[in-house]
Amino acid sequence: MSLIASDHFRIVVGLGKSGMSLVRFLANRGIAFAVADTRAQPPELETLRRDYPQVEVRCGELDVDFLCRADELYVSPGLALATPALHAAAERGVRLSGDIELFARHAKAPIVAITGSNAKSTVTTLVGDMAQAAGKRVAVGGNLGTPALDLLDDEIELYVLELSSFQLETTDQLNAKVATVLNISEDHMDRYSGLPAYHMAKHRIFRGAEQVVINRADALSRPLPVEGRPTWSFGLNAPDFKAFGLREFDGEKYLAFEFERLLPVRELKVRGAHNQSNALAALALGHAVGLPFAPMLEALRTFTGLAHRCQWVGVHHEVNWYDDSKATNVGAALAAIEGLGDDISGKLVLIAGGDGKGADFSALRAPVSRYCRAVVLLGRDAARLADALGDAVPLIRVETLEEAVLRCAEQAQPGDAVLLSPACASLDMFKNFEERGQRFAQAAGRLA
Ligand code: UMA
Ligand code: ADP
Repeated sequence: MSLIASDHFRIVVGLGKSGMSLVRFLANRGIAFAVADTRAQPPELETLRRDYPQVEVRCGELDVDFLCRADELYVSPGLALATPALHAAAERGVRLSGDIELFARHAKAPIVAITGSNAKSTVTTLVGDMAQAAGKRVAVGGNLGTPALDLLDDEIELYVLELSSFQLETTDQLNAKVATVLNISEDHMDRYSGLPAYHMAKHRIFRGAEQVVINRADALSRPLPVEGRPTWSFGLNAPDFKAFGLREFDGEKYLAFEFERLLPVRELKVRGAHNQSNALAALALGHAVGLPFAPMLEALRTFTGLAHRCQWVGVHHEVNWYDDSKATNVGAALAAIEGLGDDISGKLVLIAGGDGKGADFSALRAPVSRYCRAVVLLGRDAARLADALGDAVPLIRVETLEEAVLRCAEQAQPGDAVLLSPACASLDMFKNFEERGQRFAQAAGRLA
């Protein structure tokens, strides 16, 4: 390959969206590299062959000797570092790194770094909207969709990044202006040995962070060991110093900072206590990087929520239908069941199931028995869910999402809501959570 302009040689492992952003980054800087992917046809192969025909690409099983030609591997977040060939290369002295580490080394503007088991995309989008409302040149991305390296631009004044535990595993030193772990509950247990390993990966976000935002309701969101850096907090109780929370005044609930009321909760367009918590987290992060309150509150007033996150998709015979397809773990489904269940006059008819990623579903039993009229189950882990839910409410097993929608329409009564909040990934039946949500909304639309 002809791009060699340094003594170092890198290999990009994984040719998806982030792999392709690495290719562009390395090629633009004249750094020598090759590409490897375990798949026969990685998603960006055609783009690579078209735009960078001189770059060597190896598809199929990873070859350790080939990997060891590099001094640094940039590994896709989709590949576990425990993959035998990667592990073997690391044992032989090759450094394992990733796109976010490289981004952090090159970003010139402050970084707001956001991780957590749930609410990452919502809070990241909110902070981006707030910065934009404040007139900042802001770039928003990471796990959210646009790979971080594609955001790099010397004109940018603030970066807002959603980061997954997978991306953080290969990030040594992020040096964020402010970092947060919004919450921790079980997820990706098919990739981690247990909650402690997952927790440790997420907490790498605090490495080198100037300031920290913690969730008062979740002890696992606090960095360990506690260091003497400025710490802001958010939570649904009344806030004290350096804290965001809810305060009641004349029978009305307000988002508040310390002892000051900021915005009546009724002015938010998104529903449920979990979304109030998300608004408070975004305020804390924005405040930490110096955004003024007025534009931040304006952004909160206009935010209608992201697609497939408890998104209202229609009403039929006085039953409202909600698409929460993005609830790919138990913690997210719990927030939706409790948030929406508390908000409606009737009961929920829940659709759940899919690829449970090794999760323990038992925490769903109590809220399901409290808020649900029935649960319609589908997908690979339907039987495991049924075992966990027991006889709390009637359980209906179906094979397709379209059938699930018909069964829900039969079960629901006026005042009820039908909620697709699967507590599972979609990949056993769908291309992604978006496709699952779209199919649900289409099937619900056909009822009318
Ligand atoms: N894969 C292989 N062999 C390889 C490389 C990948 O089989 O050599 C498979 C793995 O099953 C992997 C999948 O392909 O899970 C996707 O890997 P990729 O390298 O093609 O992924 P990208 O397109 O680069 O997307 C990644 C993130 N994907 C994952 O972490 C799995 C995207 O997050 C992210 O938006 C994108 O980089 C840009 O930063 C997606 C995601 O599902 C939304 N994230 C998980 C989540 O939110 O739960 C963590
Ligand atoms: P992530 O990017 O972390 O997956 P999203 O903002 O996309 O987060 O929301 C994912 C799911 O998490 C949604 O389906 C929503 O119901 C649920 N959720 C949103 N906010 C919270 C919260 N504060 N706590 C727990 N679950 C939440």
